[in-house]
Amino acid sequence: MASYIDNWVKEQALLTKPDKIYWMDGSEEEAKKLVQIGLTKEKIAGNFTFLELNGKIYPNSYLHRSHPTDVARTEHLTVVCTPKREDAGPNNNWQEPGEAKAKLKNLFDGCMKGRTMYVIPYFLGRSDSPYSKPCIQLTDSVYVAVSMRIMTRVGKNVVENIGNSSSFVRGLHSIGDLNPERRWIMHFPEENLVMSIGSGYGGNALLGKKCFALRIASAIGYREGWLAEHMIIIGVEAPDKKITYFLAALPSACGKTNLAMLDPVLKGYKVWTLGDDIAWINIGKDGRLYAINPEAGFFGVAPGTSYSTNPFMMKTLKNDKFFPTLFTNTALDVDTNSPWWEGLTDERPKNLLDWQGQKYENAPDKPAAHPNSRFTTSIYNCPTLSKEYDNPLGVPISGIIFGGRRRSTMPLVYESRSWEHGVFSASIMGSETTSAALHQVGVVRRDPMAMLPFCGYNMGRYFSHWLSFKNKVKHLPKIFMVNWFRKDDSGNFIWPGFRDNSRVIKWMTDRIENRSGYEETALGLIPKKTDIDLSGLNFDDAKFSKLFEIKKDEWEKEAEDISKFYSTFGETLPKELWDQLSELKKKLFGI
Ligand code: GTP
Ligand code: SPV
Ligand code: MN
Repeated sequence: MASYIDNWVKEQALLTKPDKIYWMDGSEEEAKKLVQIGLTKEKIAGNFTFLELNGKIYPNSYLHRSHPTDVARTEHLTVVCTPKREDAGPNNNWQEPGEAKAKLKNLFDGCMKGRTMYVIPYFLGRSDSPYSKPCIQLTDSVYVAVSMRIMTRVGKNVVENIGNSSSFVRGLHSIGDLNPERRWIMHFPEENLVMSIGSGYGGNALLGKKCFALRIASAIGYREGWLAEHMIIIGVEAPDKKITYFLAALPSACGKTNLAMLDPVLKGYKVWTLGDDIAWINIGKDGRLYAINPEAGFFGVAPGTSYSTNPFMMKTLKNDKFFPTLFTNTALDVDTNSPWWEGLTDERPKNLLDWQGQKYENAPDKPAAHPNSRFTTSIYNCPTLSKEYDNPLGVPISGIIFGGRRRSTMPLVYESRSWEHGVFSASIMGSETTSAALHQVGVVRRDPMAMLPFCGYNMGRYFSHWLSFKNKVKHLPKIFMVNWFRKDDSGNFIWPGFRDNSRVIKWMTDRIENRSGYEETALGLIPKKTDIDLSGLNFDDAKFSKLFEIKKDEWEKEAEDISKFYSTFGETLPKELWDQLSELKKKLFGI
């Protein structure tokens, strides 16, 4: 009898009508073969899918130029399909599943004619982890197939593991005709199914990432009692060699990858990397929170990455232990045949092609690399990879960091007074939008827990789910809020950021160990200037207080915006959060 996988793949092939079906085994040989197809056969927007780069500078690496309209996630075309609108919540676009499927079936009908369908069996998490999930993605893009091999654990063992079971996450993907008019990223959380058409870009097309590991997994986690979060996982080693594990949630393009590979400026400190984007968080046997990274690679923002901002990522990109590394929509330095992006070097190479392959003419508002250009590389290439990365049970978490990108309003750091207060603080997070998604950049929007675009169910219930851990977890982690991005009156960042963020992390580990001071504010606990190691930095008292300034007029606007956002959830928003908001207003305005 044919298995559920065979039947499902057959059904999708009948619909999409590919010329060939190829089952991936995840081997190195296969990756070479697929890259070769991208170099010589398959074309995207008129160019071959891959262009070989200079292996002496970046070994085993390839440049991919996507369709010019397909360069970032498209949140307006991303939909959660549940029978009841309320189950998707006001945080998601919604369509009734039957209607959604009828529309999609028309678009998928025959869309793979003349193409190969790649069947990608993969695990999110290690196969021997109690927290991992087997998945099957189908795609007609060799770029997606190679990317998935870097980002997840692809292998034949997945098919064996699923066997005759019907319990695996299903993803059907086609680049379609790449026309944004016929582009949809549709989720069916009740069926563990994603159908995505019309885009070959990252989070729209590598379905293991935001679609499964966050939207579908968050819905599964709600049902099963765990959390799927847009968070990095790091181990912070102090001079006494003790390692404290943190999670950190920052919205897209707001500093997660950089924090995940932090090279501390403080002597004796080290950061060990376990994940740079997604964490699955479970309650362990000892009652503590444990996190695993379901992914196996980095899909990181290129602009701003350099030997001074993120030296370990530069080393990762030049490490050829695990093959291959992809660059997407970066510029190309013609003289060296190597990728280039704004911020990589102080001086721009003379002979540059822009991200679309055109000769680059310098213009102030026109960067050579796309602002959301990215690299894709195996986590095993990372020199700071934690020994615990491959622990199937994950690592025990002592601190959770949340933070947005705010030029004003939010202090550099504060600690919450309790679990409820921490959940509240994370729920009122706002952040300036970035070029990781196609929308206006730089406008503040509410982005609770950095999950607004990624929570696969009603966020009101998500907040209750977070609150419920208070009574289920022993040794609850401390919750901290950060903002690396506050600006002065001339528009310059006040805080140096990047490697200097280790100063803030040190204060957090000291707070966890109960060995550093703090001061009470309306928002939470902040460090006094003497509580934080600022050695070697030129910070006088005035500049330091600027980082923590709470301005009444800014907070009046902020509180109003939060109230409006909360109201959209109606009855599903937990009452505790409204109470917390009232208490904050009392502290801020005395009313
Ligand atoms: P996604 O992959 O989209 O989820 O993004 P991310 O959160 O991993 O962001 P990433 O670390 O790639 O950083 C995004 C941008 O912010 C890059 O251009 C960085 O150079 C910049 N950045 C990161 N950390 C800091 C910081 O501490 N200060 C400042 N000013 N910029 C930063
Ligand atoms: C993000 O946008 O948060 C990313 C990149 O990590 S993508 O995979 O495209 O979602
Ligand atoms: Mn992300």
